[in-house]
Amino acid sequence: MLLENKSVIITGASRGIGAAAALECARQGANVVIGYSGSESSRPLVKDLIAEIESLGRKAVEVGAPAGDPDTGDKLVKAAVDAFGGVDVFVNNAGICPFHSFLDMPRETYLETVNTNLNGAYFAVQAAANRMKDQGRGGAIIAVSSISALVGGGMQTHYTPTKAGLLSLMQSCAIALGPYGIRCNAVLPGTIETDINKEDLADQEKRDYMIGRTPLGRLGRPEDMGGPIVFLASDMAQYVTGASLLVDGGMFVNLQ
Ligand code: NAD
Ligand code: RM4
Repeated sequence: MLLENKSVIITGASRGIGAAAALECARQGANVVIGYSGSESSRPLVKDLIAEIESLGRKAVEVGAPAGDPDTGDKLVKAAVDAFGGVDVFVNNAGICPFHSFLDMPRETYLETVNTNLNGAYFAVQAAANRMKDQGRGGAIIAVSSISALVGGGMQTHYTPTKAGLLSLMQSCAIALGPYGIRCNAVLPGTIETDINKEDLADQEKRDYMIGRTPLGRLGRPEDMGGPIVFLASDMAQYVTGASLLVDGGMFVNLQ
C-alpha cells in the first residue's frame, strides 16, 4: 500500500493511461478524483471505473470539465477537498493528439491541442499546488508528458511542443514548489496502445515499425504506466523531483 488514504486527482481518467493510473492508485490505497471531459460518451466508462475502484474498497468521485478551461483545476481541487479532505497527488494526464500534417495544419487544431494539453495543465497544476501549499504537508505532482517531448513527429508538430512544455513545466515547478515539499516529475510514455493512437496504429506498416523500434518487442499497455506513476506519487520517491521517467520499452535509446 504505497498510497494508503492519499487523495489523488487524475485528469483524463475516463480511459487509457489515466484510467489505468486511477486503478493502480486505488489498489495502492488511494481515493481518487476522476477528471474527464464531461462528454456523454465518457460517462459510462467513468461509472464503470468508479464501480471498480469501489470494489477495491476505495472511494472515487468524478468531475466532468474540459481540460483546457482555466477553472477546471479549481473544480478538481474542490471535489477532492469535499470528498476526501484535501489533495496529496495531482496527475495531469488529459491530452489529445489529432495526427495531422504540418503545412496545412488547421489553426483550430493547433490551438485546441495546445489549450487542452498545456494551457489547461498550467492552471490545474497551479490550483493543486496552492492547495498543497495551504495544507502544509507537501505533495506530488506528475505530468504525463511523452517520449515526444524529446523527439519529433512529422504528424505531431502541434502535439510535441505541448509535451516538451509539460516536461519543462515540471522542471520549473520542481524549483518553485520544492520549498513547500511539493515534488514535480514527468513520466514519458513511449507508444502505448489507447484510443489516442487507434487510427494511427491501424496502419499495419506503422504499427510494425513502432514495435520494431522497441527493444522489449511490444507496444505499451495502459497498465504499464500505473507502476511508474504510483512510484513518483509515493514516498518511495521522496527525494525525486524535477525528474523524468521514460516508460517506453527502450524505444528512445534504440539507435542501432
Ligand atoms: P486516451 O485518448 O485513451 O485518453 C485521453 C484522456 O484524456 C481521455 O480520458 C479523454 O477523455 C481525456 N481528454 C481528452 N480531451 C479532453 C478534454 N478536452 N478535457 C478533459 N479530458 C480530455 O489516450 P491516452 O493514451 O490514455 O492519453 C493520456 C495521456 O498520455 C495524453 O496526455 C497523451 O498525450 C499521453 N501519452 C500517450 C501516449 C500513447 O502512446 N498512448 C504516449 C505518450 C503520452
Ligand atoms: C505519444 C507518442 C506515441 C503516439 C502518441 C499519440 O506521445 O508520440 O508514439 O502514438 O503520442
